[in-house]
Amino acid sequence: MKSVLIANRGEIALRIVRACHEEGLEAVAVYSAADRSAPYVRAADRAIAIGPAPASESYLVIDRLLEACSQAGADAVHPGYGFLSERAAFADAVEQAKLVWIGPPAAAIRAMGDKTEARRRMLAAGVPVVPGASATVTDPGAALALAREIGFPVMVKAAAGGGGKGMRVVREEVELAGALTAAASEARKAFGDPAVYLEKFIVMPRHVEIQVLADHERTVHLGERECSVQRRHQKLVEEAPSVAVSPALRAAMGAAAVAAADAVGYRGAGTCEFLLAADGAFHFLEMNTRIQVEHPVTELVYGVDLVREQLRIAQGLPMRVGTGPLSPQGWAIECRITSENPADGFLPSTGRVEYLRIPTGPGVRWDAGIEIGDEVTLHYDSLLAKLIVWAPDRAQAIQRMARALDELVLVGVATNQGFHRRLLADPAFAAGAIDIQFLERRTDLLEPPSDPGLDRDLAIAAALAEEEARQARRPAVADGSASSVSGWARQARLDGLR
Ligand code: MV4
Repeated sequence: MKSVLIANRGEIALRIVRACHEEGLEAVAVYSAADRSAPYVRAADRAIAIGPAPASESYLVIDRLLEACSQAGADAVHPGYGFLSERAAFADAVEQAKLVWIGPPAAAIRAMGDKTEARRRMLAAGVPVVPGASATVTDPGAALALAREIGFPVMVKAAAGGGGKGMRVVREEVELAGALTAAASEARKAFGDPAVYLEKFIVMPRHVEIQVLADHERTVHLGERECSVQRRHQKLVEEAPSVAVSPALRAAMGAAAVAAADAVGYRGAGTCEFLLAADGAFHFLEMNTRIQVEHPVTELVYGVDLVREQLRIAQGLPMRVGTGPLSPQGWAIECRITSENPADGFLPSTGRVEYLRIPTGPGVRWDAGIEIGDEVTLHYDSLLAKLIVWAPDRAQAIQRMARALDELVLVGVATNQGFHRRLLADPAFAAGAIDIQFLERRTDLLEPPSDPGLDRDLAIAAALAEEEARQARRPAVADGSASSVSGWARQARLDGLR
């Protein structure tokens, strides 16, 4: 393996370019028309155009990507996250083209992609899943019998689902039939498969996920990430470790995640998502068969470069991870900086990055896909950058993140920076009192508190800026000799100077 084609864009593409260079590999970028001059394209050794801005005509077209491989002479493909990263057909196509697939075997992607199949495999491997049924159900009568057995509230979920689509909570018997139809129709539209199944609805859990890494010899876990601060299945803040996970619980969840990976013949980096109930019970939800957005917090507390290890494992080399029990050192927090305005229902915003001051200093990492002058469009998701900090403990990590957010200046596009600042100052967050419904309860964090003093300062600043711009536009006053300017205009300018 000498040359890696990165079938992705933005911050993760740049992250992979960097790992390739550290591993002594050539990095090949692919870009749509909207990304021609993106930072990741300039950082790569070669770059191949793959089509127009819409992902459906560029980053999602398997044939274009394989064509780019042969054009650039790449011998491996890293899919990053999103796009084609969890498409088993892409993994198959890459291997059929005699290229190295930097990801898990296609069979593992397939097994985990079918949620009822995954449930059955996990049950057989002794991994605790949410109480429920592993077969799909269509008949409302059969569903009612099943739901009574499981006990209300229950959740109707799409078998082909994941990420929150085709899901319905059912609190009472009378709602069940309607929820079945609604979830099936949503699943058909989203995944082309209407099959649904039933699980016990876990109330107010945390979302805790375990990082696994497997080479050809062994599978290890690298502890948990706490991802409860999310809104509509979009994570906003992640941390490692979790305040809710003791060393004993970490060992138990880690063993379950390793068993889950081994049950499907996993290789490479992957993540097992769990719901962690308030009573400490944990339930396997699904496995993400890719590198995840939030992987840096694990890297910082375990001292492992997950992308470099992915590159090694794909080449058949052993991973450079200790053989003894590993434990997290210190605390890491990631804030996702998105071009969304929390005060405006998290509507995506667009514009040009007119000014950017990147936070630096002790314990700060900035993984970004944008630079000054870049245009933020609506073609792709709204993640602009990840601000990640490490500190010896959680309290210091929160202080450090607050400081780093104060250093960050991003002008030209609305972002969620202010939301992050308010969250970090919140006593409930500081106490670690978070669960997946946290932001539904705390809508106060979404909008800046009204501040008449700030409004006045901003009005003064705007007036000064406008006046400065006006002065800059005003031509020098002519002396009147041989001027094409009329006497009226000259007099008006002189009046203006008075
Ligand atoms: C659940 C659940 C409660 N009980 N399953 C959401 C996405 C998909 N991965 C599974 N999800 C959930 N499944 C049972 N039986 C609550 C969620 C859920 C959720 C899970 C993780 C992170 C954020 C979430 C937000 C809403 C619902």
